[in-house]
Amino acid sequence: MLYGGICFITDSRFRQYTVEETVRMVLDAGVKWIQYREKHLTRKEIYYQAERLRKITEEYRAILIINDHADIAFFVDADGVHLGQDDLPLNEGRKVMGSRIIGISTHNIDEAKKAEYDMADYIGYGPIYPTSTKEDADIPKGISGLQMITGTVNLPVVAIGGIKLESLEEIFMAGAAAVAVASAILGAESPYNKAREFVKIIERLKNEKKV
Ligand code: 3NM
Repeated sequence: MLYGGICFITDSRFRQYTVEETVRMVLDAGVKWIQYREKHLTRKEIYYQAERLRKITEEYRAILIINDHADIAFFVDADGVHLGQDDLPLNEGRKVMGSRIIGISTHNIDEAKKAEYDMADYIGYGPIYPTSTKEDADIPKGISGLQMITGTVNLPVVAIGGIKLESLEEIFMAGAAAVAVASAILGAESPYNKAREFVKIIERLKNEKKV
């Protein structure tokens, strides 16, 4: 299991609470891994918000990963960066990040194998189910797609895309090391309660040795 088995992904388009408020709720619920992902803000806005999230995540001793921007991840002293297929190549990102964490988004076996060859620390793979959070998301890969990746690539695989509480068991049984979740938590009436339910189910699956 990777970093507690669940990564919360921010998205300020959900306006019920601020990003900082939701991150605190999710951390209070026991999540230990935050990915700061904002596609609609300027780099300056991203930098300042990432800096604030670094302070909050530090209080909770939680991992902070910055989506897309290795330089910002470095400057705010984040634990790592998550790179998409259209971002910096991994070996260039490595020059900025050194031994910090680099995760790579992958959508097929070739991308996953390349990330392994380039020595990513983990890969994201998805979307597993339909999602409207990512605007240009691929067609859903389902559990069979996930199994193919976990069975082929020797890296922790983080399942992403449309993940809900009900999906957790089949996802971990398919060999995922963690899940990455945005809308199921952000769209909930209480992000705290929903995140808590995710954490509890993952703990139960771990005790049952399904993770
Ligand atoms: N990446 P939700 S799917 C950020 O397939 C992201 O690489 C994906 O949000 C991929 O939990 C996705 O709301 C959206 O579906 C995740």
